[in-house]
Amino acid sequence: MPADRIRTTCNRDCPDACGILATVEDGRVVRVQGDPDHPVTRGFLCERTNRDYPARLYDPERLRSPLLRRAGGFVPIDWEEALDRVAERMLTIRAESGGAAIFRYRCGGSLGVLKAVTDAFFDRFGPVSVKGGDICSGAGEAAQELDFGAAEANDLFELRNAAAIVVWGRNLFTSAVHQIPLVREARARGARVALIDLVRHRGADLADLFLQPNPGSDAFLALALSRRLLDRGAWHPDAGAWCAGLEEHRRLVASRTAEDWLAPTGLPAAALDELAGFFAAGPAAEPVSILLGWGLQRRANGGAAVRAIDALAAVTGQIGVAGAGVSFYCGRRSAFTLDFVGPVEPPRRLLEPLLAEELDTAGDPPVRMVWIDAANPVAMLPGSARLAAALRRREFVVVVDSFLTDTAQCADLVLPCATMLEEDDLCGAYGHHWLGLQRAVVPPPEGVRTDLEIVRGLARRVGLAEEFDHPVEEWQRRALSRVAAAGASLAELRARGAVRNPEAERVVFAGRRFRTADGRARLLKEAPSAIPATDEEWPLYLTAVSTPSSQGSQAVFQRRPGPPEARVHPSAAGGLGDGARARVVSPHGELEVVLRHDDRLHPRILRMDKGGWRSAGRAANALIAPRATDLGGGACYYDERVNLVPPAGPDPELPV
Ligand SMILES: Nc1nc2c(c(=O)[nH]1)N[C@H]1C(S)=C(S)[C@@H](COP(=O)(O)OP(=O)(O)OC[C@H]3O[C@@H](n4cnc5c(=O)[nH]c(N)nc54)[C@H](O)[C@@H]3O)O[C@H]1N2
Ligand SMILES: Nc1nc2c(c(=O)[nH]1)N[C@H]1C(S)=C(S)[C@@H](COP(=O)(O)OP(=O)(O)OC[C@H]3O[C@@H](n4cnc5c(=O)[nH]c(N)nc54)[C@H](O)[C@@H]3O)O[C@H]1N2
Ligand code: SF4
Ligand SMILES: [Mo]
Repeated sequence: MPADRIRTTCNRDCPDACGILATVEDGRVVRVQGDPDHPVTRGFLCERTNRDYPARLYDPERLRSPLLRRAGGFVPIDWEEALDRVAERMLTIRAESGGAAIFRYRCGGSLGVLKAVTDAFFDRFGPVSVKGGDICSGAGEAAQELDFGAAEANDLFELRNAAAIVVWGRNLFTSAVHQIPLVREARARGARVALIDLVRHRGADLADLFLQPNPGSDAFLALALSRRLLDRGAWHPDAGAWCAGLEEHRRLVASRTAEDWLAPTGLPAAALDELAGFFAAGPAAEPVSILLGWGLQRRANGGAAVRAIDALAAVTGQIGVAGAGVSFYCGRRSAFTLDFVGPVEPPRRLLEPLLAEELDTAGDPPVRMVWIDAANPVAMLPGSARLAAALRRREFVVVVDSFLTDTAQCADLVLPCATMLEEDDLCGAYGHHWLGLQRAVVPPPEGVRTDLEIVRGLARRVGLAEEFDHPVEEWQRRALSRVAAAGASLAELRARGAVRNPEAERVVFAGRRFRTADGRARLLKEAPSAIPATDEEWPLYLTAVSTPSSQGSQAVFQRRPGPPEARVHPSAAGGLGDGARARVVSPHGELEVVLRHDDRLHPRILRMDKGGWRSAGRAANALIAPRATDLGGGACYYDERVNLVPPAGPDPELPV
């Protein structure tokens, strides 16, 4: 049988939105490879998609029928019955308690923009309660919106114009692989590169300078740097033209010496001087690009950290000119016309990082029903056990997923959905500005439906067919309606796979004109707070971050019984050997782990993989207390303090 190669786009929660060529043989996807014609991702996919994705489609544990909770277990039921039951519950609850009694939650299972049709459906049906804040990038986005009026980034290829690049807390090799060639290219041209991270990961090989500050101290590092540059006369002499509140910010920076600001970072003054060397003085200073990572803003002071870095770029003039800027997030949805969503003010927002408590305490009306799609919050939000319990206390929980995840295990009804290779959609990226067409390379298996089909089925049952019972192509055209005439039409995407967002600027805030009311940047005014300090009882910060081999909780190993691996610097192992069994204990729970020594880590962190399932004894999030960041309703994922202790009993696998 000849093989077909079909072009599509990866919709996983990742900055890259890679161009994919999927090979189909006998109606089955046998291989996915990078599309060499994609201008950014150029024929290369990461291991979690390249190696694992086809197997995900044919995984024997994949759900192929709706499942209804009955007598403590699940029984398969047909789709007609499943959708009838959901519609009936939704109508009853709305009639009795209003739309606010239904809570709808979506996270990063798919970045396909047509997932917004489900948002629109719940808006129109209710409106219902939705999440507030954003555990992923909430603090950083809110900070940049405050400072610059928008969280937007330069075109990725602007790195070619940078004389220096500061990778500030971003792990390119794990989370943004397609930025590596550009950083390499810049270096080959003579640009200097710095990496600021808690881990001397592979990204350090790309860097001339590596700084390993104390966890959660980036705001202080930025202020120390700013003070050093102020002392050297390296603030831009015209900064007042584009910065509002410059004098107040200057007073803040000048309120401590560079050494005093630096103290919480634990770094030597020589390191600060080296970093300061990246920022030369005056209007003719060479451009510095800051690639701002996500990790440093998932902290109690994460918003302040991003604001301090934004201010540093603003006062030195390192923004709004070619090759400079603080790039955090590309507006991945901005090209799309999603006018079918809202503007509807939801009756209530439940703060995402505190979801369990919010579900339990919301009153008038209480939350009776929960609908979750494209998310596994029990594994992925802090406070796993509490969230599982809060879900089980609801009257009716529906989870739409392809697997019986930790979250689906808390459902009353599970609806099996298609994967990204089985449905049509559109994608934007948050690491570059190309739009991609996502295609159903193969149809979903028998018994499985796409999210859009599920919404259409429900819409027919609740009197919203006219608005929602439309084919996918119609939604695609609608989403592209504004940019189609400028070259990003459906036909163009079908022909080329990826098209640059015609509205995206190459240099964001060009001419240092910001999207704030008066066009000027806003600068941090108050000293940042410190994150909770470690002490003898709780000596380490649990740092469960992305791992190259898993997208969130989706890799097979994440659901296999633990113990998971935990890594610490050898000096932090408390006498426990490399390979030993141990327990990680927090004030909120404990987890058995296999310990690994790793001298690349900051001695005050304990590194684990994010995404382990609670039901497999792997969930780092079971140890983390729900806490919100200072801005934007993010989650303080990496502030939880833990202790590493010997295992509870004798280890059966080791000689006692
Ligand atoms: N392989 C893989 N890639 C992914 C994902 C995945 O699950 N697996 N998830 C995706 C998601 S959801 C997102 S939002 C994106 C980006 O999400 P992340 O994968 O979280 O992105 P990074 O920006 O690399 O941020 C993590 C880095 O921040 C560092 N860090 C943590 N705390 C601090 C701190 O206080 N200071 C400093 N300087 N550094 C700190 C960590 O050591 C780590 O290197 O990645 C996506 N990419
Ligand atoms: N400890 C710790 N926890 C973290 C993080 C961390 O760094 N440390 N990072 C956080 C971040 S940045 C994020 S964004 C979140 C991610 O949190 P989630 O988005 O909840 O994480 P995933 O594990 O990717 O779960 C997505 C689920 O959606 C399903 N899915 C995939 N495609 C579709 C689809 O098209 N339709 C439907 N209905 N379902 C689909 C998948 O099977 C999967 O079960 O995790 C957060 N959790
Ligand atoms: S997960 Fe990210 S890097 Fe991997 S194939 Fe998808 S878009 Fe590309
Ligand atoms: Mo994320």
